[in-house]
Amino acid sequence: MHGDGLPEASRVQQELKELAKVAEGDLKDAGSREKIEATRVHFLGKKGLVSKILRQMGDLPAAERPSIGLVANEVRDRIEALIDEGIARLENAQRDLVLLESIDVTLPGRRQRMGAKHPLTQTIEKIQDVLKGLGFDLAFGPEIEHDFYNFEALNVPAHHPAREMQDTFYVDRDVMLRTHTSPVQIRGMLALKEPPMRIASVGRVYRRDQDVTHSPVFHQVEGLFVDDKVTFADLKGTLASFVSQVFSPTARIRLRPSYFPFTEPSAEVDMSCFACDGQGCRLCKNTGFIEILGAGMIDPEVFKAVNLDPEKVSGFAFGIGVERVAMLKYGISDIRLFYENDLRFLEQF
Ligand code: 2U9
Repeated sequence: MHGDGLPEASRVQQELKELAKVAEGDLKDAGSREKIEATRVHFLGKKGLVSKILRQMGDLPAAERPSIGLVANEVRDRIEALIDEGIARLENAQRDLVLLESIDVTLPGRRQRMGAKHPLTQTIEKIQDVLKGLGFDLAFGPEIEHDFYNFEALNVPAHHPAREMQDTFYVDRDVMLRTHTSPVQIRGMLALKEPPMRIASVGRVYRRDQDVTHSPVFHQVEGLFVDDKVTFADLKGTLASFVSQVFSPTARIRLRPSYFPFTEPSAEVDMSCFACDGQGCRLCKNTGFIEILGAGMIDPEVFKAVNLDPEKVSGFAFGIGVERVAMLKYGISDIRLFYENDLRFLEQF
């Protein structure tokens, strides 16, 4: 027993722990490598304070030595860790100083060039927003389609010209790249089973066709509405609202009779020319109108293919080519500009 009443081992342990605290204080303020090294020698060196205490262990009973050894190791590890931290802190400060000296903070910053959405994306998003506002639900489907969904269910008979090899990219005899987004609506009607059905499809379609206004890959948007008493007047009202929202509030529409296998009656839809507002100009070839989409009442054969009774339901559908809309809206004369990713073109949108 020592004078303070503690057993000798506890007193030595206490001393060691206090050493660790003093070392911590010294190292926290150490502003140089020399100071840190001096502190290391002072505590952990051969003649250092920790070693000194450990040397006194020889005077203690053998049974008390292990517990002191344990604390001594802890204290040594703690001080070594503090030394490492101190060195790292100094090195970081040194590096910051070098950086500060080598970076000219007065230089003007380099302007980050802002990207923008592709004109086709902008056009698709605008059309989608308008269709959502009109009550349609957006739907998507596979780009590789089966003959049933792409042709058969849409009343495109086996020897219809649209099926010919020159129009369609075939993968197999019955499998092809979809030539329109209409199969999405076929799938949609089969899934929903019961009217009302308000489906808008958006996506890439593929056709063997290529010139300044046709690309083998292009984008289509289609709308379909099926309920128990849908009329041609509903179609006209929907298209008038669609065209005025996508193009201009003053745009008027005009319908001309047409033919599609999947609609009957069918119409080609023109809008009043936005360049001359119907007066006649170069853009509309002096007609005052520009063809913009196709539409019609869903053919009874299509309803039969999706297990709906054409005596009980009716509906309309329309389709529009996104590239054509964008070309008209932005005055672009070559469809290939959309796919070349030339910044001089894209930067204008
Ligand atoms: C179902 C039934 C009918 C969609 C329709 C058109 C008329 C049309 C063209 C516009 C320009 C294709 O991209 S384009 O070349 N589309 O003229 N599309 S009616 O009719 C449907 C769709 C789905 C089940």
